[in-house]
Amino acid sequence: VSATARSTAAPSSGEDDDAIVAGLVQEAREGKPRAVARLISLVENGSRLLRPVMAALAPGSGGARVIGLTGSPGVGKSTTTSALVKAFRARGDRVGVLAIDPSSPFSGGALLGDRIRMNEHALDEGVFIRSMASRGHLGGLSATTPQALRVLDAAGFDVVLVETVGVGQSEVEVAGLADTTVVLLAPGMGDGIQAAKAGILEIGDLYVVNKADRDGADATVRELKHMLTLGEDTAEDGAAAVAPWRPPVLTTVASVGTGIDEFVTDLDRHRAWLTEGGELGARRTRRAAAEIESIALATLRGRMLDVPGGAGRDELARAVAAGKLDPFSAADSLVASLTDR
Ligand SMILES: Nc1nc2c(ncn2[C@@H]2O[C@H](COP(=O)(O)OP(=O)(O)OP(=O)(O)O)[C@@H](O)[C@H]2O)c(=O)[nH]1
Ligand SMILES: [Mg+2]
Repeated sequence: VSATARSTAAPSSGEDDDAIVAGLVQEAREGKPRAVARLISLVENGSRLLRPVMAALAPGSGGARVIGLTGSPGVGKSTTTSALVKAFRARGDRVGVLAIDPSSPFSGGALLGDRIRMNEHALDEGVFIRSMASRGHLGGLSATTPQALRVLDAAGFDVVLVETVGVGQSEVEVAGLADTTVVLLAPGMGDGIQAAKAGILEIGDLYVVNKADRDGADATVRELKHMLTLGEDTAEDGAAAVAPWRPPVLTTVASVGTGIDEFVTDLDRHRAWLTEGGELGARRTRRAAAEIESIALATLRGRMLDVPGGAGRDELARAVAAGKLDPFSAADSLVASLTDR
């Protein structure tokens, strides 16, 4: 089937699409894992159903608390995530997990490892675990992660854990997605200078030094606390309704569950702080703004290449390269043709 044939066939399937979307959303809301999985696949594949799906999911969303976990490869993110799943399940919460795999666009070794570590939750209907490839976002979060989060939120998960490997920008990206961002370190890997360089001292709401059964954990905690104090805002705002949040530094041995209860207590404390001071709403609004902007930019970028009448980006580029036009005039002309439509 040619592309033309497919695209001309598309409009007639509108009613079917609506029925499919309504059915899937209904089943996802009932907590059916297969429907949730299919919705996330639609999101990942940029299906033409993406728009109707997002429109159907929008009402009644916002109930899930999103917790992002980031840290260098091998610090114990998946082990910690699994321990958190267990703790939240013990309270009766339904838990969704998104593991963002930066290693390849296909299911690679990292995913296999995650599956094994999360195995203990495989038969639990109250747990949904999904790995996503990071597709083109260099080492970072998948461009579709915000939409996958919307699916899990609408499906009624109480807690959504997002695991992402910290390589470059991805720590900062996960901080933009989550209500609460947890930075994981391990002894030896997390010396202060490294942490400062990676920019993680700005993004963590909680710091967890995992593998506390290893030598050097105390030194890592000390150094981290010191670095965090240096970065603290010393000007106390007496008028603020709630005291500023000071990120705690915790220790865990995730592989045996040590320190997980205290970790969950601090996650709850942060949650309460977010709600009391209005920061939760502010963070979610910022998140939505970034999401809207990125969708809008993708739309505009597509239109730049395809300007009716011929003066698209590439035609203008040839004119600029040939010295017939300056780049500012070219950009003005491009922007005008985009916004006229
Ligand atoms: N000694 C010790 N080992 C741990 C601890 N937590 C995790 N590990 C081990 O560390 C290794 C890596 O753990 P993962 O949970 O896969 O780490 P990760 O950060 O998810 O790794 P990537 O996703 O590949 O970046 C595994 O062999 C775990 O069993 C801990 O507290 N102490
Ligand atoms: Mg992992």
